Amino acid sequence: MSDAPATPPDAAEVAAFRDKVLAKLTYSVGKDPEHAVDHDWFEAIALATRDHLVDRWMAHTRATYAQQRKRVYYLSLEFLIGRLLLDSLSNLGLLDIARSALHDLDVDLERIRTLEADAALGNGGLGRLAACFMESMATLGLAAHGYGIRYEHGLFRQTIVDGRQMEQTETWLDFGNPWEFERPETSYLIGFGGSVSSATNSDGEVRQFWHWAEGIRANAYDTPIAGWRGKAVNTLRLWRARAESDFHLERFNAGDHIGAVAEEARAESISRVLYPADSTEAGQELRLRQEYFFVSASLQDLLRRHLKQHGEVESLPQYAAIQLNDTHPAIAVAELMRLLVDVHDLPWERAWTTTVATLAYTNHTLLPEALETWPVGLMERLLPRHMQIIYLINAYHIDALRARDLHDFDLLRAVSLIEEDNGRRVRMGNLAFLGSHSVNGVSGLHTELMRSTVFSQLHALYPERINNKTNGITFRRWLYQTNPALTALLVEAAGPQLLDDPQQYLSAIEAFANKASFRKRFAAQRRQKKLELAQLVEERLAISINPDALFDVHIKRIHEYKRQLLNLLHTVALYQAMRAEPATTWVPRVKIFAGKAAASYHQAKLIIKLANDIARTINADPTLRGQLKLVFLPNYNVSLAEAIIPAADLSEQISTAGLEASGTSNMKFALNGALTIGTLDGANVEMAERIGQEHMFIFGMTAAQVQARKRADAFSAQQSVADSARLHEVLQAIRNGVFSPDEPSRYTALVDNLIAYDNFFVCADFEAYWAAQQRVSDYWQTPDQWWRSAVLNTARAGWFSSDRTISEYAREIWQVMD
Ligand code: 26Q
Repeated sequence: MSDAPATPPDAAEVAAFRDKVLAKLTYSVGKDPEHAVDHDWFEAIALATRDHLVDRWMAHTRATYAQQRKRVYYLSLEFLIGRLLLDSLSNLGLLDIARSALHDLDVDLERIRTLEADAALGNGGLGRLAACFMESMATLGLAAHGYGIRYEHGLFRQTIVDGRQMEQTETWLDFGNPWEFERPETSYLIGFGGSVSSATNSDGEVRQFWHWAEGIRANAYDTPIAGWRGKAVNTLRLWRARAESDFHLERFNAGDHIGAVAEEARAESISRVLYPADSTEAGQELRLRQEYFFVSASLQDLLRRHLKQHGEVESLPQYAAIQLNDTHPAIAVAELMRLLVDVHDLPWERAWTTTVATLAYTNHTLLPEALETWPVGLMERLLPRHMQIIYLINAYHIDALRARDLHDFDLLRAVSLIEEDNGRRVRMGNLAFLGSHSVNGVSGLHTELMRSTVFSQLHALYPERINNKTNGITFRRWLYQTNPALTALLVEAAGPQLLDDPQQYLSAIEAFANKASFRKRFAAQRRQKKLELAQLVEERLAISINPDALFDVHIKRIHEYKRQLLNLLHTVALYQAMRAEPATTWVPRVKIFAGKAAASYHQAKLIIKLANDIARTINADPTLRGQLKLVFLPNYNVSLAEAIIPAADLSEQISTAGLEASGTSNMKFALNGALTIGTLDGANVEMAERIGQEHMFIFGMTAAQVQARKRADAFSAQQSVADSARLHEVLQAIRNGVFSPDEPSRYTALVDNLIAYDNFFVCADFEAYWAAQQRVSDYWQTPDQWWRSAVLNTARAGWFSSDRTISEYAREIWQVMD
């Protein structure tokens, strides 16, 4: 943001933007420039920017309609967007114009832009992927619509009090949301509960009627999403739940004011809050209500659009592709069947063909506890007609297998939509699989594991269905916006075409990896970002860190499988080694952690406490002479990621092999020139193939080895501890309260458990990880080597653009591109 534009922006455009901002401030915000506070300026600038979006938005919408283009619908319970101001300005080519217009008004865009609240309508990777995809779909000019829920409260705000995570309600809408348009005229009724009756019509056909007991309104709010150079502007449509007004009017008229208001609150609770990714939250009725609410509203909306333009429903697959982001919207299979059969009178078979040809499903996890299932009883009570439809789908499905002479009981059991073992439950993964023509994983390894594990039997029945779409990230946000100075350096080297096609032109940077002068500028730019991060750490934590130390960064949701604990064990081992040899000069390191734990995930919260306990101890130890520090930055979100990633030297991607479906921060770090220490898991595997293992620090057990060990023995770590004096010492220190003198037994159970059941192979991988970290330290001491690898990481990251991912979806699943 600080670098000057190569050519000054057009004076007339600057003046026009300045006048627009002033007009917005006066007539929309209602403030005199003399008295405007920073937030007023933010709103005025956002509204001025929005005007520019709207012109292109309407043009794109009109063209899509006129050309009868096939549309893509991305259904997701999460869109982890972050801030939008820079995104919109930058993609519309208005950034320099705006900066200079605001300069004339004595307003600093850098300061003002930080006043925008993050839209944190997601938990982590899956939600951020949806946001990157929205941007890439607009960049590629697809006619795409995102559908989700307009949560009043996004992911909780994390504070750290006495080293422990506290959750606070997130309130992004407190100051309003300048990007959204409320659409009071676009509203649908969503039914819940009640019963189903059948009747025979005059043609002798049996029809089902769902008499739902409760009707809730879904109201649309639209946010325009601009693609690069404003090529297309698409819509993110989020639904807000409201009480059906006729309903509570009746109550009011009957004099039941309290009852009417309570009903209103109950209805509106559906869009009140984002569910945290947490197994203990699974199976909650409100979550199922959210899923059905947004799916039904979205399908009704897109069917209305389709009917208006094409007059009948059976051509839906020709004009619409619906992508389900994990199983969260999987009830769409039953809801689309219901709408086609019950509302639009299609015979079952034709409705099924239409449904399967329209829907596609993306799987994001193989963790058994994250595979959604719903109790049959709950489904029958909340969605009785859908439960009937699910039984019917299942019956046809099993019949079809028997017709193929497949009678094996275990096979039928495995592929059934109903799990019979622990109370009868509906398997949403199997429902999504059967109801879709495409089922994809998000990295090569993950897709292979889908075929060989959770979906192996369904895969055998439908061998063409599972396909891979390795994740990607949008370079506009994760390079151009977060790292403008690096971007300028790359453009200077590879030419301005890099901005329009980084996939192709980034590789031109390879040649510069061998140029000492280029490496020097690359490193100098990194140092600038490290200084900025050091300042942020100083402001937020009052900890001073050395910008010349190696910044070793681990930022993501806190989860046992992501193994933040392994990194903490390494930190303690390093600490003990430094204490044992105080005279040795060590590579100075700053361990940087950030991430949220689900509120009820006890073990993850204890890991946060341990990180903070270790930080307190080592940051205060003078014998280390500042050679090792640990900082835990609170409230990890998209904006914090944007500040940390460009300042990282080392990217920690150390999940237990086979458990991280893809990972996407791994790509963001590499693109910005950090080196990865990682396992052969998720997209790390493909990064190693494309960037070269020799420019990464790969270590540890492979997914196959993990699988074999799980089959062979119980996962005790006794042997690992016996084999490693270093690990033994680390565990003893933590167990005995070296880092928790105020409560020496705080980590006894954690350590004992780790030794008894090393479920995530933390101990098993410890020595390999230690050795890899030694290689990191050695490598760092030869800066020419290090920065050559860093430049090559950037140069070879092009393939991980979400433009590449989306063009694969567009060609191979949606059939909307040649
Ligand atoms: C389920 C039921 C009830 C409540 C919440 C949930 C829930 C919510 C969110 C379950 C899972 C999630 C999020 C999963 C997620 O973010 N997965 C990540 O997806 C990324 C994008 O594909 C991958 O890169 C990551 O590897 C994967 O962990």
